Amino acid sequence: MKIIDLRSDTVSIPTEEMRKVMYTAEIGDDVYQEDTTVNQLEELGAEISGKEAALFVPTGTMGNLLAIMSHTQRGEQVIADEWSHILKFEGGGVGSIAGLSSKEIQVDNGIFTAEIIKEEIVTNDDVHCAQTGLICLENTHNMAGGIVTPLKQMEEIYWLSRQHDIPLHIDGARIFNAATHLKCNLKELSALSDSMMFCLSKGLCSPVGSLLVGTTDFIKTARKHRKTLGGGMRQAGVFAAAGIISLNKMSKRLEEDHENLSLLAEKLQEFNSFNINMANVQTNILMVDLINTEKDADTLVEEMKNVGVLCSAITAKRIRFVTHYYIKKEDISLAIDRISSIIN
Ligand code: TLP
Repeated sequence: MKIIDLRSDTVSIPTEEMRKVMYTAEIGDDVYQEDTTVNQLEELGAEISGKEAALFVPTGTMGNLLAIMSHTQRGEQVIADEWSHILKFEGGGVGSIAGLSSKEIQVDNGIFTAEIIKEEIVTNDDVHCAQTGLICLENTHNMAGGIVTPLKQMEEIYWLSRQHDIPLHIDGARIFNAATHLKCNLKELSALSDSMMFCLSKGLCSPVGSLLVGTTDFIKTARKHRKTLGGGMRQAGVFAAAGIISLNKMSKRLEEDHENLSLLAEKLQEFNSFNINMANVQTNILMVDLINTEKDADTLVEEMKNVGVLCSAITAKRIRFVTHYYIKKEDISLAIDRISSIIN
């Protein structure tokens, strides 16, 4: 039975073209900054994002943590939304490693506005309060179902951060999905931030790796922190070679994943047991709420697994589906047929 793996775009394996370039990549010791393929990837990342410099990191989690550590002083506070990957799914590194407290903003759909953030910024000298050291935005927003923060809202938040002189970091793990949806250039999005992290290993099919971009000074600090955290990767050009293909090629085909996800959402909403907010179906992540059924998400995920459709339980009544390069239109039809055999 063919397995249709919709758990995450992280499951996408390197393409054949990637494997070939990985084999022949020119490599060196990246801690000495002598890996020419890593250097090439970092230059490309800086160029396409319009930032001065870039740093290749093993994971998105490390990229976000390095940004947080490089922008802030211990004891400060980071503002992010309560469902952000940074606060929810990165092992509490904000507190345990960066030494910051967090202001978790509650928002309905993962998109927060300048108005909401304004209320939470602390810049006074009151000895009782932790000062705001950083604002973090997630675009696309994973737990809100891959929704995109519109440019206008990003602009407003960016200008608010300028007024208060607080750096703004974008967790852009899936920023190319956001750019594809907004039909804009990566530079337009990264211009509204001080730093941005984007993953090569999700919908872009690289086996490993993310890039952190920002000013030359910021990246210099982040490089130091990366070494401290054990992220100096030596002959990392083997991975960077795949990353170059991710940026030059795979980032340009994401519309197909979005179309497939839309199709999946349209079909799934015909089932009585599923409720979908179609306005949130924008990129490659779909959140489905269970209604009219006694079954919980774990049970249904297990039943779907038994018919060869993999997805993830997010809460007791919410399931996540993610499309990627290895999910084709015919896989969506096949998944729907299989799901209809176990659910009404
Ligand atoms: N997301 C993974 C899981 O960790 C939930 C997934 O399957 O979606 N920022 C965002 C918005 C992410 O979605 C992720 C990974 C990361 C950061 C971390 O990237 P990695 O896994 O490379 O550390």
